[in-house]
Amino acid sequence: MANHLITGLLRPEHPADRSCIDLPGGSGHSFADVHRLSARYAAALAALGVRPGDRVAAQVEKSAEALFLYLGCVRAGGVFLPLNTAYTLAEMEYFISDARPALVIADPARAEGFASVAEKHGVRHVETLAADGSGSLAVLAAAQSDDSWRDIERGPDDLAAILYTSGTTGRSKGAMLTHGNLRSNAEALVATWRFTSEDVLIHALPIFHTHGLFVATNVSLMAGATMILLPKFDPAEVLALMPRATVLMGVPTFYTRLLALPGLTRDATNSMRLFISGSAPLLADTHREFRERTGHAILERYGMTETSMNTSNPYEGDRVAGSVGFPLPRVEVRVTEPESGQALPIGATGMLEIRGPNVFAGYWGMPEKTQAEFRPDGFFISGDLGRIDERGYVWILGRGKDLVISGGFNVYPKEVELEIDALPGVVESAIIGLPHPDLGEAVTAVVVAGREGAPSEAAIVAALRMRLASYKLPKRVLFVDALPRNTMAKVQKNVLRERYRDLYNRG
Ligand code: MLC
Ligand code: AMP
Repeated sequence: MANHLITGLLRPEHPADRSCIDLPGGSGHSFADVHRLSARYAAALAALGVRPGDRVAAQVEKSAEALFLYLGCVRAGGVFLPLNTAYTLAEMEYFISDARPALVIADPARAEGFASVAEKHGVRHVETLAADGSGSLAVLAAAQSDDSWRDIERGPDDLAAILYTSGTTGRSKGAMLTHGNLRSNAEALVATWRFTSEDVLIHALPIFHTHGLFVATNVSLMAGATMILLPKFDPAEVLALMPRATVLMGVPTFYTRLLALPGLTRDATNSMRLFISGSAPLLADTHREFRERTGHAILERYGMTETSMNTSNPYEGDRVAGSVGFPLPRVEVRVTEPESGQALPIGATGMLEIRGPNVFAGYWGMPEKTQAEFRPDGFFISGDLGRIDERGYVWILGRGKDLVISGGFNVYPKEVELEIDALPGVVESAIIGLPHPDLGEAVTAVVVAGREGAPSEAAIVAALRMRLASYKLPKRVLFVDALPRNTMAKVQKNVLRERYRDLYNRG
């Protein structure tokens, strides 16, 4: 038995001297470098005592070294646990206490804060890795020998990663992803999107989520393609890179921001063969406008942390605006009546359920929650509402789960509501997502103040900033006398969403 995921990603047939990672300054790393340097990170982790199955938590900026760390962790048999760089220390403490990692890797600027949290939760080591690739872990990796490392054997059912996804109860759940989940999904995407070693991917997504880490990175590695690794999305920079690239993967906000550039033309996108969008709904208008300006039909796909990618519009054939396309090879998608799980006929709207080698192994330490989200026949209940049309295209029509997707980041209202409700002067609150021209949906707070009066909008946001990652902060706070409720006393968020529908779109 070999290391199942790594043998799929770092293939001997990739030309050793071809560039695997191009960096903006003109430097980069060949495939031979990535083999060699990720082996050093694997050896460094083993030297720190990481054993097969140990969790390695990383809250680090995007860099080539962060990818060596990811690959090194998997090569050492570890379970990689990447965390959003926006998380506050208070948020990080929860993940550390829940996942009990053997090792935490943090940006040097934050390492000190981690020390006490790590000690409290029995983490053996805190190491550092900075955006420029320096740090204590990099020093340790540089001291390892090049060729003595042997990958730890791991099979398809062994864990490769845990990705936290916020929960409707406000408590995040760690989705356990196996070697088989990640490898099978990368294989399906390489085939569906026709990736080859000739491709050059513009990689402008963060690498702590499924989209940037597993879709973008794994697909590019598996195909032997080159990725231009950008620290973040800058539309002008991305446009300038298009003449030497072939593929862009992004969230819808990437495309609306690109459309705002007059330089986005047919000529500028001439060498590109594919634009992919996902993580949030792409407006049909954006699809149409992009096609008019560039001649390219954006290919929209649908995925989740728990399942990686489920469906994709076709590479050849109609890329239908507003639809997320067909189930990927080996992935089954069905529509059911949400309560009973009864399968519904073609065209009917219901719960989207997923089964296949892509579907995760369960939530870390939460067997009951895991069981509650699967049907007895193994289908995962996605929480997304949709339908499948006569041609087999899947359409997402809404969410059964209370969730806001802002610029591709998920925000679970409950988590923010609990923080607002705890503030002095607040009786209760409701967090809703409202249509937003840039972010798709904007997190918005509707607050009921106490008799003595609530804190101001600015004071509420400032208080939340101490506790929550900044993308979760409300873009606006609205004050009301009472929240609308139904006869069951449940807050009617649909009424609020309707009432404030045009808040951000008033021009
Ligand atoms: C940043 N900010 C956001 C935000 N991103 N606020 C709301 N929603 C967002 N998405 C806030 C910051 O906290 C900061 O606030 C201010 O905006 C400016 O920060 P920035 O870093 O300069 O923002 P910017 O570079 O403009 O980022 C926007 C973005 C980025 C859209 C480029 O959010 C992004 O890369 N999104 C991709 C998310 C992603 O990869 N999702 C995949 C999940 S996987 P302040 O107050 O501090 O100034 C998944 C499954 C699947 O969903 O199917 O793929
Ligand atoms: P996450 O929990 O971050 O993995 O987010 C997954 C959720 O993002 C899915 O359950 C969907 O609600 C949403 N999503 C992903 N891709 C799309 C898409 N193409 N269209 C609409 N929603 C999407």
